[in-house]
Amino acid sequence: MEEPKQTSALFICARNEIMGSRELAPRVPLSRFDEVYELDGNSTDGTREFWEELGATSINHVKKGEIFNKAAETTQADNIVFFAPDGNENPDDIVKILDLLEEGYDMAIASRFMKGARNEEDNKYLPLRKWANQGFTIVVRLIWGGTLTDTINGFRGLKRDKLAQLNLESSGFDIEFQTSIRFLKMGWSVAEFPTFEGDRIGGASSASSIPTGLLMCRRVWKELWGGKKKI
Ligand SMILES: Nc1nc2c(ncn2[C@@H]2O[C@H](COP(=O)(O)OP(=O)(O)OP(=O)(O)O)[C@@H](O)[C@H]2O)c(=O)[nH]1
Ligand SMILES: [Mg+2]
Repeated sequence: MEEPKQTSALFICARNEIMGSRELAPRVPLSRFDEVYELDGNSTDGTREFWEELGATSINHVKKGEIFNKAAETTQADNIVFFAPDGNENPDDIVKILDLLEEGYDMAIASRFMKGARNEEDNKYLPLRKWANQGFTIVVRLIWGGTLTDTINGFRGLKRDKLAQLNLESSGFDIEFQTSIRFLKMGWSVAEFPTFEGDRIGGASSASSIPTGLLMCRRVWKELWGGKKKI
């Protein structure tokens, strides 16, 4: 008997990303998804209206840390893919993420640090954010095992039923990091593939390095002692 068709939802996460949205939208494979949403962080530059015109259902007032929980409660689709139209994420990789989920992986991450990948800071003399990212991933591997190379990138897809079980409490830029740790704790399957991270197209970064780094440290500490009870 034929397997029932899996359903998929795309979540575009943006706050004032009109320039990137305009440039990248033609390459976003909207027709591969049964549902398309834009989770918006109070954009004032027309980002919401732009995606709505393309057929997306826009949901406003969604803070960065609420994105994963919001997606899990918004859709009943089997597969959820997140995409940020800020220039960092290559829209051509969206289908790679979706294919891995359809193949059966519980989560698929576009890695900026695997062999063959490119990170935004690769041509910098002192790639501090890259080192910090890799440092946090080493800590995660030492504590929770696995072979992940990029525990922090938000460019990923997840099975909705798994995401809904995670009981995420994160409220900021550590949301993806927390999700990676919890997937490892649960022993769920995670696939990675190399991605080519682009430069920001417009707008402004809202992830400042030091507060984000401190948030990650706190996250490791909390997951080490209390996180398990939350699942
Ligand atoms: N819905 C929502 N989206 C947000 C919020 N803050 C940032 N974003 C979007 O989330 C996406 C991913 O952001 P990140 O790549 O993690 O952070 P960033 O601000 O782009 O920082 P850099 O990548 O370092 O430049 C981007 O498209 C942002 O516009 C927010 O509070 N709510
Ligand atoms: Mg970005």
